[in-house]
Amino acid sequence: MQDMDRIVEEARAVFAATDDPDALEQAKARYLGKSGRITELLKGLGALPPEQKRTAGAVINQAKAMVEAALAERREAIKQTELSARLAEEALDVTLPGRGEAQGGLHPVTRTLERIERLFASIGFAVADGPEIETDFYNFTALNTPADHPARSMHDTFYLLDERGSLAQGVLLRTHTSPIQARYMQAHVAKYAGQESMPEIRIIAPGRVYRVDSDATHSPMFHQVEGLWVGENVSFADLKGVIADFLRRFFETDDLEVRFRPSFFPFTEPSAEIDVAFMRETQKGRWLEIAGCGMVHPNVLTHAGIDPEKYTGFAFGFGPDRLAMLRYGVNDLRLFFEGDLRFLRQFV
Ligand code: 2NL
Repeated sequence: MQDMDRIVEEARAVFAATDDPDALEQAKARYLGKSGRITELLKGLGALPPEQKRTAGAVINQAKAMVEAALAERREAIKQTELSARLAEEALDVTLPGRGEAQGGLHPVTRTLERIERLFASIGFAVADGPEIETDFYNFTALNTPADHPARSMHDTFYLLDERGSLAQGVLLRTHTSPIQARYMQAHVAKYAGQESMPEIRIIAPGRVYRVDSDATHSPMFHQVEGLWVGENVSFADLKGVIADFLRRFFETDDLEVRFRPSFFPFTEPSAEIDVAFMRETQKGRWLEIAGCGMVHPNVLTHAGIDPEKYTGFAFGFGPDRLAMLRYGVNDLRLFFEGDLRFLRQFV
């Protein structure tokens, strides 16, 4: 039985000499594994007569329990050592000075959009929005854009692919924010269906739009703000007043000439291009093209379920990126979308 004491002592010494969990499990196998020393002794019990078997069995089992206890103790000790090492390594120096809060700021285009929204809100325009992934119907058909119009080609518009990589029928990235207004008109009509007349629609539709185009003055993603006023007796004179007033307030000057030059858009008739000139500035008298506008085409009203005999409306669209460039004196559109903080910090 001194044998057993020796085995237990030796196991304790072997366990104490290991300091990682894998080595400890291997050391365990030497005593308690399938052909470990203690396991072999227990197997040998079968050959003994019953009386000896009981006493020897008790002694071996006691030794086995002691080895198991030594093993558990060593496992715990190794775990504690590892934990202390990790805690020491991850220790935080709470006496270091803080890094401070970084000062964030709004993007110049966001500031411009908010300014535009605020100015139009002051004359009763609500802000509407809608999806950037649109259907061919809301982006083109509802806006009186014919099937063979070049804007509908893959050269000008980003079309989406389906899961199999083929062209998703009639799903695209909106090329203007007009579909927001087409959807709004439709919903407005549905809301007042069955009533004698409907309240006026007065909204602006700001947002990101996408076109296949990229150079110093064109980005494949840019922003647009469109506006729409539909009601009884809404006229081109109202359009001129709203736009001229907005531009003078936007640029904070009355020293501003506004010119409406005849043009064409599929969704308006008549249509006009809006130019501005700052008369007393360095660029004195130079006309800058700033927006497009017109009276909503009867077909567009009809698509939305609005009777063009009873209601008229005007619409306009401009590029807030362009307005931000003019307001802040930026000469390359791409600067807005490169995310260079040295550029962006100047506007905070
Ligand atoms: C431009 C021209 C324009 C519109 C947008 C519009 C929307 C509806 C109905 C009729 Cl729902 N028109 N939008 C009208 C004229 C011009 O934008 O050059 N934008 C940068």
